[in-house]
Amino acid sequence: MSLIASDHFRIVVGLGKSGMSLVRFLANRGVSFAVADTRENPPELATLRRDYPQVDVRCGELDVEFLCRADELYVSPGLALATPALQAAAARGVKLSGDIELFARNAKAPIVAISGSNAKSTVTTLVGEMAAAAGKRVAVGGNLGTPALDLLSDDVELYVMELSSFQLETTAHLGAEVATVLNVSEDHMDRYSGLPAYHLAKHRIFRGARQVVFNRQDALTRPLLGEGMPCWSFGLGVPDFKGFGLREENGEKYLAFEFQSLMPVRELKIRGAHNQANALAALALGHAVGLPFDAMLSALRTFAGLEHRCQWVRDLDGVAWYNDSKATNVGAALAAIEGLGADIEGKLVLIAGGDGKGADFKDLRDPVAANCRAVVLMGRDRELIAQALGDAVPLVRVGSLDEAVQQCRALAQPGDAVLLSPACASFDMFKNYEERGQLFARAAEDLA
Ligand code: N04
Repeated sequence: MSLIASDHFRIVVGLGKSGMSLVRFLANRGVSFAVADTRENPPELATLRRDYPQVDVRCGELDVEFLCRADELYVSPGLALATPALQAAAARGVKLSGDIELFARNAKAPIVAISGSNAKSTVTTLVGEMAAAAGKRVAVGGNLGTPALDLLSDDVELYVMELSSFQLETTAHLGAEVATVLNVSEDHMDRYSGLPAYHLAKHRIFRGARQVVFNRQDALTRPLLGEGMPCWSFGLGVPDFKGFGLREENGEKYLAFEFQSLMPVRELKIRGAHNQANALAALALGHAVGLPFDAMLSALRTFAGLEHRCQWVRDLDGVAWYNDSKATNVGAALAAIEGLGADIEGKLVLIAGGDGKGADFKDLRDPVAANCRAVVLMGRDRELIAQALGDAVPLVRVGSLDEAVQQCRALAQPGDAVLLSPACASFDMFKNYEERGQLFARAAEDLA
């Protein structure tokens, strides 16, 4: 028997949803492990104590000596790898890994891997629907929905995975059948030294990939070492060889592959130019894994969009109300402001603000000036947004989401739309963006 304490002992660091999936995975396989979390009362603690009462759990400040008992740490996406205790353990030879790494080592079916600053949930869901329409036994999850390890099954024929930059940081080798970074715009600057570090983390998705999909309109999505790897592309321009794009035929815009028109854009339920790009990205990914066009197009015709993603809530006195709480960065809010702004008769009354995560809000100024009647600002970083917007449009500061809804009611005119698209995380005021979106929808629905 080995007396080396660190031999085949793992520690799950961070007890959120993915931490709990790690616990189930390791326990099922008889691997010996413990759990640590920097928080005194992590969200899944009660579940862990109930289902795995024998597991050693250490809450509060990380103890380096404890961490060094393990040969491998599975670090939560919620915890920065730069955390001193993790770095100290790594310096003493402990391997830092994560749930996606374990998933990749154990998955026996091809993986479609999707990252990007925005639209990854939409594209992941679309590819999942396309695969299902093609009759494949498909598992969809990762950063959205079900944690990766909970999807593992010998019955699965295709995995469609949404992956965040934080999940990719702890993944040494993914080995996807096809991988994409849909777009790169500033996000999470509270966790990265700058855009280059964030960009680099996202590109880890290409490690061991057999095929790549890139965005012709965003150079930061191109893999640096793409030579020899089959590359497909998407973008709103006319497509060329191995490209998906838009073509005009008989005065109508079509989704197209190479020189072949596939489907009129008007048959999509999801609106706006960014959603046409999303549809093209999903087609490229699906085509790369051999899904037939008829099944993919039928999924595209059906898909009506995600909850909290520019979701229509109600009409009241000629004003439409939209919940885009999922817009947790500037790029996402821009897509909604420009997409919805172009679609309505009147102007937008925008609700923005929250935890800006160190973002620069200046890119909002011109699109807000062009599309908004007024902006209602809330949350911790509302003054940063106010400064960036300057005198582009009237600004109204509020202390709560309910107050924001009341102000929007008073400001909006018939033909306008009210849009919650905060360009910020919600953690300063809410549990998460879902709760923020639900409270907004309820407040809007309650208006008499
Ligand atoms: O919902 C919103 O409003 C904003 C969402 C964003 O802007 O993208 N999310 C994150 O930044 C985010 C959230 C990034 C990584 C992980 C998560 C999920 C999960 C697991 C552990 C988690 C946090 C933790 C925290 S673990 C530990 N100590 C917004 C911690 C841990 O504090 O959230 O040991």
